[in-house]
This record gives sequence, C-alpha cells and structure tokens, in this order.
Amino acid sequence: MSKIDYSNVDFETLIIHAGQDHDPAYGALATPIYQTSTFCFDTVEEGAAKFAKQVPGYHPVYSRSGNPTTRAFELKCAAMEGGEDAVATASGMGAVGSTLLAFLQTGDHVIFDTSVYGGTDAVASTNLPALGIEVSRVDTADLEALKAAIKPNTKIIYFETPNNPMIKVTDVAAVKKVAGENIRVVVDATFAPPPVQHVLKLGADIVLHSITKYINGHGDALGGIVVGSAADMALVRGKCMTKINGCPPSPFNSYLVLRGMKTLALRMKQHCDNAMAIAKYLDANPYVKVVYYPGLESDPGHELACRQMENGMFGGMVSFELADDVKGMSSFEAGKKLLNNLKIPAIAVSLGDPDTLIEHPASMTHAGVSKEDRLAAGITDGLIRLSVGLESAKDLINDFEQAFAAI
Ligand code: LCS
Repeated sequence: MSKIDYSNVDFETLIIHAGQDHDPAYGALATPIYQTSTFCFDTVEEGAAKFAKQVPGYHPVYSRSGNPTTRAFELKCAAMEGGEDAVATASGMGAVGSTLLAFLQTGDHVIFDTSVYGGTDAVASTNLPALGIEVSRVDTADLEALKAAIKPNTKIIYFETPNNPMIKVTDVAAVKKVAGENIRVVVDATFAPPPVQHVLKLGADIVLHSITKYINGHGDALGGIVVGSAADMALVRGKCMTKINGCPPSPFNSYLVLRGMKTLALRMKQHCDNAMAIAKYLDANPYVKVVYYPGLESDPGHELACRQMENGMFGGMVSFELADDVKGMSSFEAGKKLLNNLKIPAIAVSLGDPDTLIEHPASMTHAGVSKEDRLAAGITDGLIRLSVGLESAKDLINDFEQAFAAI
C-alpha cells in the first residue's frame, strides 16, 4: 500500500504515483502487463468465494470484468478526477455507450448539447431513439433553454466542455443546479482533462474521457474511462461494460496509458502554452475571421473558463475559420489550401497527441451530422480544428506563416 496521502499532495505528485502500488508478486515499480484472459483458483471453494467477492482485496476472475494492469489505470483515473471509482473501456465510445446504457431505458429522456463529437452525435440522433429513448438537443450554455427542456422522465444531461469542435465552454456547476438531484450530469472532459479542470469537483455526477487523446497522450492506443460514485461505477461495469458492450481495454493498452499518464501534468501545461500562442497568432492574422479558444479575452467563454479551468490553462484545442475572401477564394477553398501547405501539422482526426493535428470537421469528424444540425451548432464548411501539439510554438507559427503566404 502506498504511504502517500493523496488528499495532501499536488497534482504532479498524484498523477505519477496514484493507483500504482509496487507489484505484490516481485515489487516491480512499473505495473506489469498482466496479459491473461483468466485467473486460476487452487480450489473450487476459492473460485466460488472470489466470484462472490467474499475474499478481501482485489481478486480478478476474468479479464473482461477486471485485470490488475487495467485496475491500476482505473485507480489512477479515479484519483486524478477525485472520484470514488472508475471503469476503463477499450475506446472513448465504449465509455460513452456504457455510461448511457447503464442509466437509460426505453421511455426515458436525455438532453444532449447541440454539438458533441460526431460518434456521440450518432448515438444521440440514431441509436438512442431506436431504443425508444427520447432525445432533446439544447445549447447547454443557455441555462434557460436547458431548464425549459427538462421533463419528468429526464435522466441525463450530457455535454462536453470544451466541446468538439466549437471549443465552447459549459458551466458545470450551473448545469448541475438546473438538473437537481434526480438528473445525472454527465460531462465528457476529453478536450481538457485534469489538471486543466476537475469537473466532478464542479458538480458533475460522472466524468468520462476518450483516453485515446490527452490522457494516453502519445497517439498509440485507444481507450476510455468513466469516473464517478462507487455505486454508479458498479452499474456501468456490471450492467454495461462487461455485459452489453463487453469492451475492456487490452492489458497492453492499459500499460501504455499508465506510462503516458506519468507526464500528463507536464504535457498539459505545454499543450496549453502552445495553444495560447497559436490562438493569439491566428487572432491577429488578417486572413482569419474568427478564432474559438477560451483563453482569448474576446472568446464568449473566457470569463467562465477563467473560473472553471485551473491555473491559467485553457486546453490545447483551437478552432478557427478563415475570412470570407482570402486572395479571391472562399473560406472553405482557402482553408483546404492552408491545410495542404502546412508542413508540421499532420492532416488527421484525433487530438491530444505530441504531434500537432489539423482537420476539417465538416468533411471528417462531423461528416455524419446533418448539414442543418452542423450549421445550427456553428460547424460551418470553413471551420478548421487544430490540436496543438508539443512542438516549438515558434516553429508552428513559422509554418503557419509560410502556409498562409503560399495560399
Ligand atoms: N468524446 C470526444 C469528445 C471525442 O472527441 C471522441 C473522439 C470520443 C469521445 C470518442 O473517443 P474514441 O472512441 O475515439 O476513443 N474524437 C475524435 C475526434 O475528434 N477525431 O477523431 C476521434
């Protein structure tokens, strides 16, 4: 057992040590990869007792419901968010699906923000209604509209903050106040994980992440995590993750995430510093019409972000749109040229990698959202989304300069 009192240390210390006790078999410092599907019992009686959870301590019986490498990853994430427990999944969508199916059934009502990741959007617009679950779409930044959308059968209010791809910030504490005790507030904080914000502390009931992004942070593994109360996590794990979805991460991916998380504090600071520099550069660029980044004073979410996000960090995601007439071209045409001219950013979806990634939401991450819904959420054909990496900000700005000049 660790001797560290995690309630009394800084995030930089917690994120390195939490969840990773020295391995009981040989005292290994790094958590071993328990690459096994099953676990053996000496006797039938021992197996029965472990299945019945009558043996004190952590005793996995089968790797779909529990694995020691994955458990270390779950415990580190629970500590990171200040939650009682966590459930790891094979992808972010595994976390989204397992959470929604754990708490919703036919006849229930759920409210989603107008703009969420394209995969989550498909769940809201197609998969949940097909199960007889009623879905409303409301701008969660508009608290009056949110209040008006609540019905007697509303079970969940679901949003991302900042959201994908508009980088819109939603007031977690204010939404929980509107939701009251009986409606779960579920926040997807993929775009700004701790230490940038701690949404459970702001009042969310459940926080989830695509681990694929900043938390693993190296662009080499898919994963998801759900964090909340012990009772809620028991339901997510027991009813959904291990049964309906059956989507645990592989032990090897759990190991990669544990490795990546050791540098989360350092990486997030650098992502945020670089994003602020690039956002300011783009904001001052005459070819750019609008920049969405809550760190900019001109951003409508700036004041809220200063309260809700921590230590002057505003995340590493920046979206922007070029001016309507760039050298005689539309915003969309000029944007395509800009992306093709850039040398450092990779044209790719995903985010949170050390490498800067740039993408076109209307034709990539949000291509499956109807044009009407996209435009209502502000996702125009000219919108460009940038995941600012860990390269030198100066090199990135120089690259943008040559790419704009060559349009
Ligand atoms: N939540 C958010 C906010 C996301 O951005 C994504 C993926 C997911 C959940 C799902 O996570 P996954 O299953 O991919 O691990 N977002 C992506 C994106 O913007 N580009 O590629 C994937």
